[in-house]
Amino acid sequence: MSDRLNEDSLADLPDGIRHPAYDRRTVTTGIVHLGIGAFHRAHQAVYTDDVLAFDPRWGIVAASLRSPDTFDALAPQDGLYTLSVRSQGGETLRIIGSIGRVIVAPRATDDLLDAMADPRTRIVTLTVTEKGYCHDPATGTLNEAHPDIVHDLAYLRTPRSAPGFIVEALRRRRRAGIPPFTVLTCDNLPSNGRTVKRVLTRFAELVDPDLGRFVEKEVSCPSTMVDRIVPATSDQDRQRIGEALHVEDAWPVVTEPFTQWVIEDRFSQGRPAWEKAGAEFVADVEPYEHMKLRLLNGSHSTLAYLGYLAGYETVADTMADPAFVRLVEGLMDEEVTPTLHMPPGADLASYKRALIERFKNPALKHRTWQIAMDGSQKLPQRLLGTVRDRLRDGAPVARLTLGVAAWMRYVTGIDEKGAAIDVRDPLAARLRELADRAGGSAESLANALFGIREIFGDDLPNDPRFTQPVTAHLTRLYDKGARRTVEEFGAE
Ligand code: CS2
Repeated sequence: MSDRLNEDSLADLPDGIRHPAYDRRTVTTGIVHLGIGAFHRAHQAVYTDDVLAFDPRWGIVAASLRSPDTFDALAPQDGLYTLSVRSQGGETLRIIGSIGRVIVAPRATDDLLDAMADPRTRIVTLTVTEKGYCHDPATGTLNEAHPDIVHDLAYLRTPRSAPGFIVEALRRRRRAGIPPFTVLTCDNLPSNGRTVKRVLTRFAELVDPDLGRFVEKEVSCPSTMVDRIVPATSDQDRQRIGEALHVEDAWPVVTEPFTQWVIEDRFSQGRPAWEKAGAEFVADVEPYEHMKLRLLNGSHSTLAYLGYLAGYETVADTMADPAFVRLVEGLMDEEVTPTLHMPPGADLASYKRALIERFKNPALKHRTWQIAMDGSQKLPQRLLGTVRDRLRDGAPVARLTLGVAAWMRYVTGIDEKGAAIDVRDPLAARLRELADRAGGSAESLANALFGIREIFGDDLPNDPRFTQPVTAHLTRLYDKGARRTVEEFGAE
């Protein structure tokens, strides 16, 4: 018996561990996925694994656009990996088989483009994170000065970026008379389908105006709302899961019981019956997206910056502090909920109650540091859109602006004890420079950061109803620290 999870070891797994009941040799590739992170493997790949049980046309070829790590882990495992679902009630393990092959784009560029241009590929899905779209987060348009975009426009045959790969593959298909695939983004961007369409159309137009018109008219980009909390896998996870399987899995993924996928039903070349696996197909995703991005992700980022500064390692640790629970409940109820248009049939009160429980799940070690990453790309859709809607209604934004101020304090790169913070963000160097120049003055720092228009646009920096509370909170964060600021906030 093999000591590694793979096709050979499947038959010897302990009882009770579900694994693919379908014959993986009969599966053909219908989907190419860009960005094979833990989220994809705990979300879309699981829905697709369910579908493959009755329809073998939708196997996944998954690519990582940068690092070979996932390839190195999954290639010796025939693409198989464990999905661990954890809650206070315990852990269930299941082996997922929907990923037939992994490609590392930088070292197999043609291989990936061939898979994307193959007529059997009918959908290209993406989880490349917010920054992977190479767009300007405040306006949602292509950042034409982005180094990867500059590169890809000059060398389109050997792209680096997700937009570059997609446009080059579409160009090849068009030349060969193969209809375009549907582009299905599964990232937490606002109006994600429309955003990816705008970015791709502009990119294609810069390659050739005719190709731009083709992308605009012929390529379908449905919007989606995706939801499942998937913290980075730790070594303890690997060890625990290996012991339970009696074989090693180099890269299992660990997640919560909750999962949701809402998709606009606009697929030009057909699609898997994901609804049989629990996905919801709707005409308009926007109400679901607002509900999720503003309530879940808005709270998550607020908890991440404040929790990290207060010294809490995980979201669950942060939520064990009643002052933070009060803050998030207030944020959701008082400041976010009034901005939402409810999805049909949604029960907002129970949705919010469930969110609080999900954040508290002690079985998930979701690090505040992980969520704090890439704030420059996340703030606009998580907090600032809500701020704009509130200001338009003349309504207060006290809690929303506390999250923004905590982000400002965080990106200085120095924590409350004077230790360094490993700030990961495409703008990290610029943020650090602005913070250094502000020299510890809350007001100078806030003013300098308001000047980043990719984040704040042209309107918010000129609106004192926004800038004043942010600056006041930031002053408090410097003076009293995050823990006390949050505690006193509730008591005011
Ligand atoms: C998190 C999300 O890392 C983050 O920024 O807020 O990944 C979050 O866990 C998911 O969107 C939940 O669906």
